[in-house]
Amino acid sequence: MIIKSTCKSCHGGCGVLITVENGLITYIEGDPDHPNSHGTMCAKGLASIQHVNNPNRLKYPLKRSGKKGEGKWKRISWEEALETVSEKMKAAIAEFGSNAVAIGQGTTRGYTRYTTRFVNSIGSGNRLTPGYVCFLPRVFINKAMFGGRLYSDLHGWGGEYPKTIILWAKQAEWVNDNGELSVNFLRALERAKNLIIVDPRVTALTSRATIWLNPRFGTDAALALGMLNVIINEKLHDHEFVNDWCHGFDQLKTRAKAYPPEKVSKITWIPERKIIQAAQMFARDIPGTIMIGNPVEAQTNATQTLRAIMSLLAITGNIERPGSSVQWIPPPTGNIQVQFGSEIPISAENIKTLTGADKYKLICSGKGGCHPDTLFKELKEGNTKVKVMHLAGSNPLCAYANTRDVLAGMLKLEFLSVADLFMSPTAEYADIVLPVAHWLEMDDIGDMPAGFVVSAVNKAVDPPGEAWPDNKIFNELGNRVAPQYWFKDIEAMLDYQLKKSKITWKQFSKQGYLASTGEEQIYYKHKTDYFRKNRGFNTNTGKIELYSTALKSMGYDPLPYYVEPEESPYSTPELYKEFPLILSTGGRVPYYFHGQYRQIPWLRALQPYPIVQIHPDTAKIHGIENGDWVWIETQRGRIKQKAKLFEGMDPRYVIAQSSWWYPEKKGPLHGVLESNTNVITSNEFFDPATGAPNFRALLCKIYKLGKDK
Ligand SMILES: Nc1nc2c(c(=O)[nH]1)N[C@H]1C(S)=C(S)[C@@H](COP(=O)(O)OP(=O)(O)OC[C@H]3O[C@@H](n4cnc5c(=O)[nH]c(N)nc54)[C@H](O)[C@@H]3O)O[C@H]1N2
Ligand SMILES: Nc1nc2c(c(=O)[nH]1)N[C@H]1C(S)=C(S)[C@@H](COP(=O)(O)OP(=O)(O)OC[C@H]3O[C@@H](n4cnc5c(=O)[nH]c(N)nc54)[C@H](O)[C@@H]3O)O[C@H]1N2
Ligand code: SF4
Ligand SMILES: [Mo]
Repeated sequence: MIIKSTCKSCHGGCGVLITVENGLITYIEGDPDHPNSHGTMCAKGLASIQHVNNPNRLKYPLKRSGKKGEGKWKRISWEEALETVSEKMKAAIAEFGSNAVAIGQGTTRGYTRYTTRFVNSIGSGNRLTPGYVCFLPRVFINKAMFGGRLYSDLHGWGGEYPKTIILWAKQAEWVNDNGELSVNFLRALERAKNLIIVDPRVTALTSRATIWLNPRFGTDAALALGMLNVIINEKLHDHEFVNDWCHGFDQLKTRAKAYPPEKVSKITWIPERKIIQAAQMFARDIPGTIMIGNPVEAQTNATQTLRAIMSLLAITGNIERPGSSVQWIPPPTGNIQVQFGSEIPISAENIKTLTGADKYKLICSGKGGCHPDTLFKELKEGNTKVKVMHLAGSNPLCAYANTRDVLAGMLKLEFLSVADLFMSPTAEYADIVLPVAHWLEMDDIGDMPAGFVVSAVNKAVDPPGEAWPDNKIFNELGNRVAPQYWFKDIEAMLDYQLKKSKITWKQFSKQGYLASTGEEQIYYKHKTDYFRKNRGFNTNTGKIELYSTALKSMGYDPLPYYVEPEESPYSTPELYKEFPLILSTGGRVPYYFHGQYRQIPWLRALQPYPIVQIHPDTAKIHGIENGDWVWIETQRGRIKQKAKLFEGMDPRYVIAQSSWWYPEKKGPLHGVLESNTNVITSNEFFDPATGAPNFRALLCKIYKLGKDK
């Protein structure tokens, strides 16, 4: 039997064909008919067979029977588990208000609609998500500047492909995030004249690049402002488009004056000539698009960096034309995340008082959740109203800055429940652990935040023991805590989500997907009534806001600027003497997904240990050889990873993999304090509008461990 489904082993959403024989999955392959993935899959998806059949999967609801983190558990029934979790929530809400319950999720994997609906249904503003360092800043700045979400027009639907593609801190050749799949990028790349890569190190695609710009980590805003300076000075901008559709060009022009290429070269360590060349190329060879990656969001100047990069698109007129950056048109189901996930309003009071709302106004405004770092710090210090936390698909001990503070905060919770497939280091500290079904074991709707396809996740096999899908867990909890918003069963809930497309879950499941087609893609939407009556963009001024009235009204600078990372050779020269290397944490690797999949033998065999990239010259100074274990130390502490000598970057850089823990090591920590980069990242400094910590530009020193360690 072959079952069509949608892979959820990351947030790509590839179409898959699953062969099931005698109740066992024997083969998984890409579905050639899927309109987005076209038959492609990656190593993680293909290794799902070993994921789903892993002997260490959680199988039954568990209740803590010893001290927190002692590893003593008692098997309980679902009834008892759900009653306990929902009673804890209700009691906290009754005594301290809805914001006393925090609902956490990890990066988007398919449950986002349920976590948001659940947290909204109980009226809490405290949704805990890594979104504030990942994707949401792009979306929210898009919204402030353009009135809606942009994506790169790579499909040739308007008869043109981009002539120039900028990959700005993005490994688009394989990261497949949010439904923007590599296969479509690679097809567009075959047709592109220019590829400009903005990345401090050599990547798989650098040899294909027309220009490689390698800024010092964390200096992207200066680079983008320098490129704006060149384009404006040389009058290469699209005069007509700027005149008709951009607000605040003169103010931006004045701001960009402060960033001549010579100065920008000193800041970024990129030769002046290359900055000028890249700016000229992007302005001249149109249409063009910029694909922006996560590293610019995981910085303490994220907001203004994104503002500067996106202004490049606007002043070159690379908006809404075929082959440029265009506004997202939801698939035929409509935006289910909005229609279902966030349709229930939260009270203004609870938005105003959610954790971080007083500071990080761009994200902590009701739609982006709370500020996780503030929450864990407040918990640690005992000055928060949050008493109860429920996590689904989230491993805060890996994901958030300063692991020790996160752990200290988590231990102060009155009650923690965790729904996961495995006993993660975070789950080890829970009061109740709920076993979750794998995507191969459940029925659901697969929607991707930037995708144009919604496809069916169809159950192929039964889950182990008593594991349940996330949608069922949330529906059951919902029915206990806020029944008016929840459903009689999963099928009713899925039907409800599809109501706009007038199709039932049963029909959809058979059909497999609903996709926007080329014909539905409208270009130049601002010249129609698409966004607002009588044309224009959906912003305060009806124009693209180079000068952002939205940011100004929140109290932020309406124009982009550059600021040095809080620890750097220039902002902290004394510290730089002791920690003379620039540390970046978190560049993705193809065979892991954050802290996941170290349990999968096929994937673990590809890279058994955490790897830190060190330049051979730097390694030599420290007596480090390829494969040596080394300490990486910051002001916060130290971790160890294995050295991989790598010439493709400045000798002053060190690049460490993030989210490492060792499932095979002893609990409760499973080595999460040994090699996980967040042990050495800081929770002291944040972007003023998004609250992002700095994962990508810190100072460190390195030295070798004793042999065999
Ligand atoms: N296999 C796999 N795929 C994944 C993930 C995974 O863990 N594994 N994670 C998913 C998630 S949640 C996300 S957010 C995306 C992230 O995917 P991307 O947005 O592509 O981010 P990264 O791969 O972290 O980094 C991209 C490139 O940016 C460079 N870079 C680092 N710091 C800077 C900087 O300061 N400036 C510039 N210009 N470049 C910099 C890095 O060297 C790297 O080559 O990937 C998604 N896809
Ligand atoms: N230093 C540093 N830190 C970072 C980053 C970085 O680059 N550097 N990147 C940040 C970014 S962009 C992100 S998105 C976050 C990622 O942060 P998370 O999404 O929290 O990271 P994961 O390690 O993938 O943890 C997910 C947990 O969910 C479980 N899980 C997987 N699928 C499901 C499911 O379907 N249902 C349920 N209930 N559980 C499931 C997994 O077993 C795992 O324990 O990390 C952030 N942290
Ligand atoms: S890219 Fe993501 S969705 Fe696609 S096969 Fe790989 S893990 Fe699955
Ligand atoms: Mo992410």
